[in-house]
Amino acid sequence: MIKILDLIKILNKNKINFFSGVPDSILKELSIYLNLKNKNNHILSANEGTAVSLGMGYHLATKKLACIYMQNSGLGNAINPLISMAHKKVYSIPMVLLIGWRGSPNSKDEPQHMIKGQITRNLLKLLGIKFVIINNKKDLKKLDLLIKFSKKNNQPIAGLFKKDCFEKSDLKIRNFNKNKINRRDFIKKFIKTLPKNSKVISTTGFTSRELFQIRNSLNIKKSKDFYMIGGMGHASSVSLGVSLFSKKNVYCLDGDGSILMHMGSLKTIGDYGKKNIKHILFNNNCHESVGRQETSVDKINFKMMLKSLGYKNYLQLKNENEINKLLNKFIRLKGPSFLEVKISNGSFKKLGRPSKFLNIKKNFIN
Ligand SMILES: Cc1ncc(C[n+]2csc(CCOP(=O)(O)OP(=O)(O)O)c2C)c(N)n1
Repeated sequence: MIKILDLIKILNKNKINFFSGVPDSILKELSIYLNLKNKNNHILSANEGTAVSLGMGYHLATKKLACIYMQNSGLGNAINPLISMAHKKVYSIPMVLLIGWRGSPNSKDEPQHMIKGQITRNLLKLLGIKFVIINNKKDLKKLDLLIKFSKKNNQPIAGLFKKDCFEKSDLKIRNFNKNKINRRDFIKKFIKTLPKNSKVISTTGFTSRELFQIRNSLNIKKSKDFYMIGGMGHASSVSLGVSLFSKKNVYCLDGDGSILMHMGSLKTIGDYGKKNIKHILFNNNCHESVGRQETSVDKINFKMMLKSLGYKNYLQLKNENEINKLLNKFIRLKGPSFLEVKISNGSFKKLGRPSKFLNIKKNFIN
């Protein structure tokens, strides 16, 4: 197993001390370290493409290499700047990519991760990015050599980290969240309250998993769900697409990390959304599903921002005792409407995962 300090030592030895990225469960120990020990040289990015671009800017300013970390599902977001800008045949920008390898072949993971996991090495090959697979401390030596190659040849390189390769450290991310409402309680009340024939589209991570679990345990069938088990940040655009071409009321359940990832889509909803689109944000100010890394979304004044983007209504829910009252009010509002729910951290002890995706789609479409 790898101690996070072993990795940091190799990076520092190569004069790499600036980090940016989007959190991932495999790289959780790195996030914790950066959060507590390297705060001034670390920027948590909105998405993996912006992280790569930040790293590019860092190199243009300092001639040094940035370290950009992400989950392999985020490679999709990163491909554009990697191939059209950083590639050796374009601007040839060196940087070190640390990639959490969900769904690596022969591992057990969710179907959407297994697909990305299978093609991750080929994707890197297509991108012309040399990489090493990292599973234990010995592999870090290969990363060290590759970093030297990156410096010499001005090219991005990558370390592909296997699940559970890091030793747990004693460091812990502090929980700054003082919110009282828990997402499970809200979701229970929400699906009980929803009028017949409503459609619900839920974001990546705990939100979809909780909604799936609660929907099944309560066996409520009068409204229907579509779980965004991937495509982080795109739940609101899928919701807009459904709402524009359907007469039904469409509810998007979003997360703060997710809404941040492709925030530009809020402008499209403001411009094109009709009265049947209702956007609910579960704001816990962190990427809870992958380790509680702070998003700082709490600093956003959604009321002002959404008004200028064309949303018609904004409500905020902070108090557990007001869930029913606000939900009933929100459901009656004509959209595009937004409800910000300030939620606490924490989920079910045993949390299921959506499966049988074709059935989910069929049920949603009907
Ligand atoms: C493109 C992409 N990047 C990163 C991830 C890894 N990931 C899964 S859930 C998640 C956090 C989502 O945060 P938020 O929307 O705030 O929801 P919460 O986890 O707090 O419920 C991340 C980063 C991913 N699935 N896809």
